[in-house]
Amino acid sequence: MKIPILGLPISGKTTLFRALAAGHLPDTGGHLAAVPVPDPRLDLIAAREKPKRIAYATITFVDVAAMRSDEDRAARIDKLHGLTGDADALLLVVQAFGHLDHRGRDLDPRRDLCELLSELVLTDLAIIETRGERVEREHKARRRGEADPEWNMLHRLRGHLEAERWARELSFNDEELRMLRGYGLLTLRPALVVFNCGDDDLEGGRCAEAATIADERGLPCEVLCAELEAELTELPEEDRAEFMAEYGLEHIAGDRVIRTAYGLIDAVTFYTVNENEAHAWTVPRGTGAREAAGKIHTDMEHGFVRAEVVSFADYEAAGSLQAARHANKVRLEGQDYIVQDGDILQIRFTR
Ligand SMILES: Nc1nc2c(ncn2[C@@H]2O[C@H](COP(=O)(O)OP(=O)(O)OP(=O)(O)O)[C@@H](O)[C@H]2O)c(=O)[nH]1
Ligand SMILES: [Mg+2]
Repeated sequence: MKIPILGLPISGKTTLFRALAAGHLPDTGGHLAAVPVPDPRLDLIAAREKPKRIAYATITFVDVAAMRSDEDRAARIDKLHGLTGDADALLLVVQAFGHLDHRGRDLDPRRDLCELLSELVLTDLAIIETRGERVEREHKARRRGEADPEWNMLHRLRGHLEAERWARELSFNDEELRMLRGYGLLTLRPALVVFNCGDDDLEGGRCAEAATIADERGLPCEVLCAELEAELTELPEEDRAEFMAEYGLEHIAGDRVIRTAYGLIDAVTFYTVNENEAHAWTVPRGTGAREAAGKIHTDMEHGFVRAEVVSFADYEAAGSLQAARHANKVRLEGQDYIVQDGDILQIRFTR
């Protein structure tokens, strides 16, 4: 699962990236970090079954440099496409700290949010402009009246984007969604807005107005001070409580952001557990048991026989896997069983 961090220049993207990625940054640094998603259900499973290891689902956050005004948009799009083409969701950072923005204008989170949203729409328009050239050429070569679903779709999409709306607000049929996949549109993805407030405004008074805009656009938002969060997560565990008390912080906001971002994606989490490892896996909603097994190991997919499944609620009530088995809460399911969020799966397979 991949989530790029986007925002206007100097809004605090890299600082937020550091806060989210603390402890999980590759030694070489870099702008990618695979961060475990806190998961109380997996914690409970591990506490009961006592495996040697625990493997959380991860989100790969990408720290994307802001677009500079002197940058060529076409080159920028190529670069962005490489970083975000396969993103599952976006994390949008808006400056709400300090008094001036990167151009020396008065701080205005509302204006910055609108600018950022427009910039994403413009990027998508530019993407369909360049990538749509082929479709346009082929359309011209067609006979009049001949069906051209891709051209029709792009036409509809362009009108929508030109009205400053996000692609995800349009509905597309399966064929259109397939065609769209290669475009890597930004506004087709769910997004979370993070207002990066100052340590003198932890309640986010300066971004309250901007938050209503996010709300109107159906974008969830979080308010946090990225600088404090980065410092906090970089502190040794034993010093954190004191630091948090000093600033009146109740929770590590980074954890909340990670969980909210994970929740944006229309996915289900299922679990496997044995004496070695308790593991959380993420699959798209609607994934069948055989395909889910393939996520764990291709051998399991190819040699799939059946899945033994216990729902998380039944597991929680039973107290352990063994107790769930005794209580007949472990079901046998075939390859087409649609995996449900929280399921604990044991895959039976032949090699
Ligand atoms: N006061 C305050 N300063 C912050 C906060 N977050 C970031 N900054 C400062 O803002 C400056 C830019 O932060 P970065 O995280 O590098 O911003 P960025 O969005 O990655 O910047 P570019 O990648 O250059 O676009 C740095 O000097 C940070 O120390 C914050 O929460 N409070
Ligand atoms: Mg940066």
